[in-house]
Amino acid sequence: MTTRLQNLDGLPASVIRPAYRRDALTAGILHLGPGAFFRAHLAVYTDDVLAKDNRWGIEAVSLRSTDVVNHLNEQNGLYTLLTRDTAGTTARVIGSISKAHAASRNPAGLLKRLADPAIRIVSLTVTEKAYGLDPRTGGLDLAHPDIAADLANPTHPRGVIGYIVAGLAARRAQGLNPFTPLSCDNLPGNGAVLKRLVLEFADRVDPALRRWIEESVPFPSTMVDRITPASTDETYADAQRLTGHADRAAIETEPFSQWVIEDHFVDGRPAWEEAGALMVSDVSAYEKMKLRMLNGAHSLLAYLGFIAGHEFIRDTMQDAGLKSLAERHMKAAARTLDPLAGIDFHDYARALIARFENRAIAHRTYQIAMDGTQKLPQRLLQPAMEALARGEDAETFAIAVAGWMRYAMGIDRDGKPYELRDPRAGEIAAALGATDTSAVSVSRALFSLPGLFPEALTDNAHWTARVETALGDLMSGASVPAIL
Ligand code: CS2
Repeated sequence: MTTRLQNLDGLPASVIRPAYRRDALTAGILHLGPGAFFRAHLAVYTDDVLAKDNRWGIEAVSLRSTDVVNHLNEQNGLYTLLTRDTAGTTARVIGSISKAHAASRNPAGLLKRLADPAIRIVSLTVTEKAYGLDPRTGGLDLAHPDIAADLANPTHPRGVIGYIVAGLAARRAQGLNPFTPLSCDNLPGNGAVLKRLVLEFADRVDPALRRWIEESVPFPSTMVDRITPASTDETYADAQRLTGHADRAAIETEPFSQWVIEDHFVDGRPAWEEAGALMVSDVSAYEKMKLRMLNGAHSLLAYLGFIAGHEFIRDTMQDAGLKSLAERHMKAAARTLDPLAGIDFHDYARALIARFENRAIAHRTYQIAMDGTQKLPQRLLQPAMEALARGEDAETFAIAVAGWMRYAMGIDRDGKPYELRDPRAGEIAAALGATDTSAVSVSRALFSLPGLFPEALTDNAHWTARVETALGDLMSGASVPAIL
């Protein structure tokens, strides 16, 4: 019987492994959201630098699920990172996670860890929807279930903002240094967003706490990038084949990786720059580039690709119409950006297309299509607005939005229903249920979802008409070139 990956004994020589003693690690980072992306990114950058300073081990926390936590703990925190490209797959065992916690099993335990002065960074990959951000105001959404629950009971939180505020409150009460909250989610100004939400929440709990946080806690923003599909049985099988051990926490990713971080930390940080991270004073230009060019094109391809029956992003790149649409979209998105020293947006776009084409990466269009209401604003709607204001081409944005609308109808081209997987799925279904299925009615119903589409877009009759025609084309099963 194959043994489980639990230590580094017996690994084949080809498998890269931690270059430090794991039993001497102490935890300096508490990470919320132990999903595949974190295990392919922050945990790997940290693994690269632990030989130099072993006080930056990571304790990984899941606020909701228990599966990943169980798998990691069964494996003493070890897992296999598979890097795939057309030349083959390589395996590396990552050791930076010392322990995993399920907050739902022991909320008091998490509060205790947040108050431990050895923890100097609390990093986050919790996805857009976990923040409780109201897109209309850029501030706290008081109707968000976690925010509402945690404001009613701030000493027993369950959500991200509630836990961070409770942790900082405990530090202040004990006269300790704060930790640095480090957002690694795909939101523009992710640190600034997190700061605003934390301050607004803290203000409602205790204005003096708010002032202390405002004066003493830095909230660096980051740009993160590595295409990391959800693990599948093939991931686990390949990990076992390459390491000789069964591994239920294995993940797979692409060779490319990028991390740009604002260098404001209250109590130190790992030397991530030695693992290739770029430390800067302002990350916003990088974030905008990545969100609008990579993620915007990803969403466009996910919706149009899913509707056209393409299972993976790599398949959409075999569809000449979709590929050229993505290229045109990247150009249009690049025109909304300010120049960025040292980066040629044409080269960046070319590199993105090559990454999307990677035949070894099976990234599901359905996975990227998830949570559209949370992703559209920063990926497509804000840049569309800016393109229109500059009198530039916003047509591919309209087509992408039409793709989302067609997807939001929840039935594929063979009439088979699928789950939307969006926190506003109920509202969307209700809005669509109350109308007929013509492109005019569907687009109007979705344009009217409160707070999603900015008025500058819905007031632009030319642009909304473009969305409507593209939606009509998609509803009648048009192929992409027919839309263009
Ligand atoms: C994707 C991203 O799922 C999605 O919405 O667009 O997860 C994307 O793969 C990463 O941001 C790449 O860094």
